[in-house]
Amino acid sequence: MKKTWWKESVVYQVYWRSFYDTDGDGYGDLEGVIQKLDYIKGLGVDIIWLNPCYGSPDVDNGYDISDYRSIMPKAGTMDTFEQLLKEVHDRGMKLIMDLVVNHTSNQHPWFIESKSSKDNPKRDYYIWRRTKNNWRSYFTPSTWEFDPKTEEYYFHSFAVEQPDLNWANPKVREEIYRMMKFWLDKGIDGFRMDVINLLAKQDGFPDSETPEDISYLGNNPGIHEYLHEMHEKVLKHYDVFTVGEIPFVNPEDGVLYVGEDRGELDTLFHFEVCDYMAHWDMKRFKEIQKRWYEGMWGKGWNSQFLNNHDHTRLVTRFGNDTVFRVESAKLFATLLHTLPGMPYIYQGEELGMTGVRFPSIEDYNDIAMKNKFKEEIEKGRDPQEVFESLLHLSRDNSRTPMQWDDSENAGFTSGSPWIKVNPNYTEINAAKVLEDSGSVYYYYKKLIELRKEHEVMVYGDYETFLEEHKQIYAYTRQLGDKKWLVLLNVSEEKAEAALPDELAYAFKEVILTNYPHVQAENAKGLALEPYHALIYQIE
Ligand code: TEU
Repeated sequence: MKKTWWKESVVYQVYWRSFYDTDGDGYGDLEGVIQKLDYIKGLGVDIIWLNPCYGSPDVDNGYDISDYRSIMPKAGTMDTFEQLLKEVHDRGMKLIMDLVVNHTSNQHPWFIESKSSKDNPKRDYYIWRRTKNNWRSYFTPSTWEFDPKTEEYYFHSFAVEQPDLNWANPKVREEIYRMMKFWLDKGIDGFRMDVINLLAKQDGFPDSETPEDISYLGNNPGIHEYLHEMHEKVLKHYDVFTVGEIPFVNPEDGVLYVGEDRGELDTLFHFEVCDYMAHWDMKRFKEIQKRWYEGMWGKGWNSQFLNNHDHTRLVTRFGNDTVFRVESAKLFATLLHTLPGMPYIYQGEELGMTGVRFPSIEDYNDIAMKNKFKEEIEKGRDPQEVFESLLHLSRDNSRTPMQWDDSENAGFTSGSPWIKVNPNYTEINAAKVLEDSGSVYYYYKKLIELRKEHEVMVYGDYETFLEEHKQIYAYTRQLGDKKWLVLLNVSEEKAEAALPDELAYAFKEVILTNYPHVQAENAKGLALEPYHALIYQIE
């Protein structure tokens, strides 16, 4: 398998609007990212993924772009961006930007022109039809919005304010390729590509028999031709890294996007866990990992994440964010950094930050949640019941401000934060964590150091054991004569198991654990504490 710098890298995601505010407007900004770069560097991460900061009316927090070649004032200026890029490179890290080209904002000049008349030269920069079908969008009951002026519908996979670009139009593709080169020529190191498998649409937009299953939005004929053309016309001319956000994909299709011989993307995020597992399901998680390992290993590279700006914080969703918050944060860190694939750290994950639960819909900002709330109460459902049903998976749960210290607003802003700070910031904050050598932060730092010292974490073959065990996840990674055993008790109860002889008598040393070492060497039986994680060197 080809060894590359990005396969050996760890990515840190900066949701800048919630990271650090330096001008007191209540939003984080790029200057704030600059001022906290030493904190990020201190973890040992290699790549920073910066969420969109381009010109935008901000209906979907920057994922509705109205000017691809500018920086939105909330975030700062182009000079600040260029300073940030320089400072990231000066520290030996790389910066990838979010590429959002499935759709633009409805305030983008292209759409304003396209919408103005049926014979405008930019009309078919977007998708217009006289009739609509029965498809849902991610954020609305229909993917079609009627324009009374031209008496046609336009297509949107997300919000009404996010019209989809028409990728079948070569002029659109050329516009995007020119924009990509604008940023790559500035020296950025690649892109995280937003829902990049949605670019191609089904011919004729046929009705769906199951409109609630919106997978008709993705993986349509033509998508690989578009991505290969993007690779040939843009990406292959730069030494860059690309990760595709690819919902609705299985491993066999995944290889088509990131196969090393495909000339498309380098790696991908799939959503089999985060879009379909509301809570931890060990059986399902083990099955997903097995299928993706068998489907991709040796052909294409996978990515591992369990939270981001769209998905609630992992200790709240999958672990325990009260009694065993620190142990479960460290356990999931061990999982993400020892499974096959690139680990992604979402800002605050390294502090063991928890998902928020605000008391009222007015406290929430996310257009997805607000649209869904409105849609459901318009059906006559009880507002409080609808609100409570949306709480667990609201995207705002992970978008609350980074908790820097125990001062007002967690040291995030001197102004009024755009979204409330999680009230537990007095207990969970960077200042406190950095003073505690046993904190989650230093555990992440150690995992990242291990990754740099031991290629087995990156390139080692993966083999599972105790497959039927409901609490314990056990697997080895082997590269040449180096073999590690990972033992994880993903539960808040003690767990016991009998290890197969090939493992039980092979323990050499404990590489890392999140408890004072309690497991006797060469033990036939395993006795693990709640959320106990162990990495052993064996052989
Ligand atoms: O998210 C794509 C998307 O909506 C799903 O893949 C995601 O898992 C879902 O929202 C979870 O509920 C991307 C961006 O990450 C998201 O912030 C944007 O809102 C969206 O695209 C539209 O650009």
